[in-house]
Amino acid sequence: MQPPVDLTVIPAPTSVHRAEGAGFALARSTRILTPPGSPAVARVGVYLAGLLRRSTGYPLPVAGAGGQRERGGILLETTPDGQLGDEGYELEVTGGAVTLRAHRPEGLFRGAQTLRQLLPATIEESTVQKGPWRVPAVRIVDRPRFAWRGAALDVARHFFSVDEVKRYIDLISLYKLNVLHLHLTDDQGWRIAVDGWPKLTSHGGRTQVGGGRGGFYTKHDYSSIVRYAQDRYITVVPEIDVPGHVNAALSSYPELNCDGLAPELYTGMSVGFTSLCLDKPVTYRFLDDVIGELAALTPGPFLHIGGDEAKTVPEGNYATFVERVQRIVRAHGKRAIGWQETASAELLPSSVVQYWDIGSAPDGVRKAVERGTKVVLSPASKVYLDMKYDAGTRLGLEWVGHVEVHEAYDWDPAKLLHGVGEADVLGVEAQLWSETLRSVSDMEFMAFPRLPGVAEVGWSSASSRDWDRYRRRLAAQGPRWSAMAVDYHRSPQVPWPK
Ligand code: TNX
Repeated sequence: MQPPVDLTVIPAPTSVHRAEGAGFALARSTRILTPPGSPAVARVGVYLAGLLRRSTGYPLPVAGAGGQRERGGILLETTPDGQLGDEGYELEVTGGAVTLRAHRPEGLFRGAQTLRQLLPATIEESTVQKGPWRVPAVRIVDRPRFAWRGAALDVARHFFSVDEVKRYIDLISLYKLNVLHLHLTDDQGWRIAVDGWPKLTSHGGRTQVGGGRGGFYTKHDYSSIVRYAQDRYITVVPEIDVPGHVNAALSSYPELNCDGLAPELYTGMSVGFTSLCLDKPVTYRFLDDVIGELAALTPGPFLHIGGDEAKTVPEGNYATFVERVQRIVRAHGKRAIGWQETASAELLPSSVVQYWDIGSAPDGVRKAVERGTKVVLSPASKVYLDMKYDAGTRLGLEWVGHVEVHEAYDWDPAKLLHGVGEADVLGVEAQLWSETLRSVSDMEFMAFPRLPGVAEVGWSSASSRDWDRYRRRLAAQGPRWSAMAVDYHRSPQVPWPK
């Protein structure tokens, strides 16, 4: 069902009913009430209060709901009813109260994003604004179509600081994404500290595309990103890209190279020219250390092993390598996810394949699916947020062509690949490769307004999606981004308010 056009929520909820009356007005006296004895729900309440205090200037205290049900204010409740799943929620707005109900605190967090979007755009300002702060009278029941709704950020080609990554986490959480895939290593830089291999970062993290200063995350930095994401019910999936894309590692530890020589650090934008030495035992000691340390720092169930564009590795050796790395990942208690090339190996049933390369035949992906492997879809022609919007876009690449807002939105994950249906698709993920992106505003300009479209592809049912209505809902996000100082592309496909 399409939400009424005056409700501009993205992703479109499963069902929306407008109710009689003027709705709920946030006021200086409004309280946020949470059930006693549930610290996780209280934390969602505190998060919501934090969002709403900045622009309203109201105190919005978060308190335990009293014994006999208090009626007014914003009520967060959990229900034993499992119908809504982990992320689903019900939101009911009347003149007297906003009631948000979910089976899990995670669902309350997703529902809080809906509530946020039902308020005027000025709610996103960081200084106190004039109200009124009215929420329309509605009843919404909502739950996601796919379990994995991801955003990938490449911190290897250009490095982004902890605070910059947290900013991206805040932005993706507004659209109910639940996975942050961090591309931590590539030819141009190694961005995560590994105790046993300190030169990976002290040397391999020293530069980036174009020769800037680069950077890397200490373990403490990485954990602070993970925690920040966790507080927003976002799972971090770290990627160590092997066996290709490893120039920074080879330059730091030449014994990982078959010729034993250290290449110079690399600051260009080519791909596919390096590989770990697949025949040396040291390679597997290295991988076991790196994967082991990263697994210990990562609460989420997945580690991404890359596997893309290993153009200098002989085919037979490649599959054996992937199988071995998968076993290392499993030995450290995690599930492996790899780019679609890894589908040429015998994958474990717990492994996941990520589709991206629309130019190569998806036979391998199909075979993997037949053996029970699940797929995350990142078709470059739809969700590569690093592609230029059009020929005039000042940032980005164009190897797959141009990707405007319409392309990023108008596709169905269950119909993308013949032989890969709804049940085979774990979800979707939008990729932000950073060869040409140097700052947060560069990131934002490429992610917005395409990212919310990918979020809706992953969350909303196929029947609730329609391009023409979507672009009108999207237009209403413009003032929100302005309020948040988010840089975005004024796509001519979207009727932005004047
Ligand atoms: C392909 S997608 C790559 C990346 C590049 C990207 C640029 C994938 C698995 N590999 O290494 O950054 O294209 O668009």
